[in-house]
Amino acid sequence: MLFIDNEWVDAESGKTFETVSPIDGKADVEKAVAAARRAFHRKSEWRQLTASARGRLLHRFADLIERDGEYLSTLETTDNGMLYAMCRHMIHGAVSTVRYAAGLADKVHGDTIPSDFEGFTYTLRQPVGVCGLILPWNGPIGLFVNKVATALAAGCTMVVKPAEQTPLTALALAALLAEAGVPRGVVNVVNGYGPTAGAALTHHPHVAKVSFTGSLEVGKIIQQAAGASNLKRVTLELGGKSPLVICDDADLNVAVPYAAEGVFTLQGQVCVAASRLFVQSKIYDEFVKRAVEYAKKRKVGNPFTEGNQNGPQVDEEMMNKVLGYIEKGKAEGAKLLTGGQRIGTTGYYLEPTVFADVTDDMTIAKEEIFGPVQSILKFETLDEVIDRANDTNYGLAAGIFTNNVQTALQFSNLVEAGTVWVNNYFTFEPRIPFGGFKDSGIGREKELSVKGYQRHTSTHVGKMSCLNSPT
Ligand code: TXE
Repeated sequence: MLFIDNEWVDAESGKTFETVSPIDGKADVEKAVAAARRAFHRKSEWRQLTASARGRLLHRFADLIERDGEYLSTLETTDNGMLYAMCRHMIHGAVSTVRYAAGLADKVHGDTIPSDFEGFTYTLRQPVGVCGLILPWNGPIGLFVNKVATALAAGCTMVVKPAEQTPLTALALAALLAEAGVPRGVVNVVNGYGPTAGAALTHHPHVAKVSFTGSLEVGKIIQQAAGASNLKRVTLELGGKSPLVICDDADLNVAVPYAAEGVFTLQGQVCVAASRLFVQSKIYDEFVKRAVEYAKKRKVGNPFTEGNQNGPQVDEEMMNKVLGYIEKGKAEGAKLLTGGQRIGTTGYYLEPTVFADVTDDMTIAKEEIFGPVQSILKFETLDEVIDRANDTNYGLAAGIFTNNVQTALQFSNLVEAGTVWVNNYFTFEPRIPFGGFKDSGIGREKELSVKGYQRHTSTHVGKMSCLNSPT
């Protein structure tokens, strides 16, 4: 099922898939981009709306997400395996993000600039046009909202392609947008696979911008497609291998749980997962002991059951990928202290896993595992750990636990990461820009993304008499 021009339609190919939609996608992308293009015409209902009306519409959307929070959370848990309690939390986050975007809609200003000629100049921010928004499966509601709400605030129209593993909540949210009064064609959802539906969007000459969250490998393909087609703008939010540093003056009662939540939350399927945990030598043994105790106590099971802390991996392929990394960790000499196995034979549940004595050259310290695997490395000095933290092609997030403000500030300024948490990990706010350094991506989501969906027009205003009269 697709959602184009505010209507439910079948795929052109007539093909369907069980909970996901492996259709050809290309013909549907054509239809959806055409609808989005019509909705972007200068005389369309959408383009006639004022910025403050767009803001009101987004507030109505936020009200509807709140109304349907239980339903949306149930869909998300079923489709993705995310804990139901976490989905409810995500709904709060989604509502705040939409309300923040609603407030931004009429606050994106241009500049007035003095001119060396008679008159003045000004810049105007214009919506960039039809956007292609390509989503991954690990946080479908949150990522839909991050991209769609800010693109709407900017005045764009869009085609959303959810991940094939998790198509349900994007469809439900698109229906809520229609109910909120978003005109036909402004938000369309096309389900399908990446190399077909996704590629059709990224190559499309009428798509002006692509915002993508997913793997580094596909991020590179998308940037090439943008260059090979119409030089579309690209925002990429890719993977990470984020370092979390625990200094010997840190409070272990706080640092141990944060470090564990930093890598076990959502079964480790999080781009900012604290997947390289550097612990200073003086506290290393005690920290490792407590980290293992914490991981062993973690309750894994049905994500709908209250009290469970980890649910299943999203699918068999991803579970096997994680198990493959665990085997590599053992083979390369890391010390497996707990976990490492699948739980049961139905569902894709993994034991929370802790490796100690991990070294920088091991595969588990270099590649994104995307699973509940904590890798603990030892360090001696701050200077050394900054270099080691930066010795990766990624640069999405980082964290440090210390009671020394000097150490915290020095680390945050020198670590190459888009987000740095101090005595904290995993907090997100709508007002804070989010994105990466290096291979973790290009551009920022949240605060700055309204601007990312717009372009500048510079207008030079002269005196009519100068231009038209001979005197
Ligand atoms: O990602 P893909 P996958 C990382 C994580 C994970 C790995 C693979 O390490 O194990 O990536 O996950 C669409 N043109 N992250 O395979 O393939 C695809 O249909 C256009 C990190 O799920 O990148 C889906 O909608 N689109 C990450 C989306 O891209 C294409 C979140 C993501 O799929 C395409 C997810 C193409 N050629 C995975 N090929 C994060 N940053 O949080 C695929 N897609």
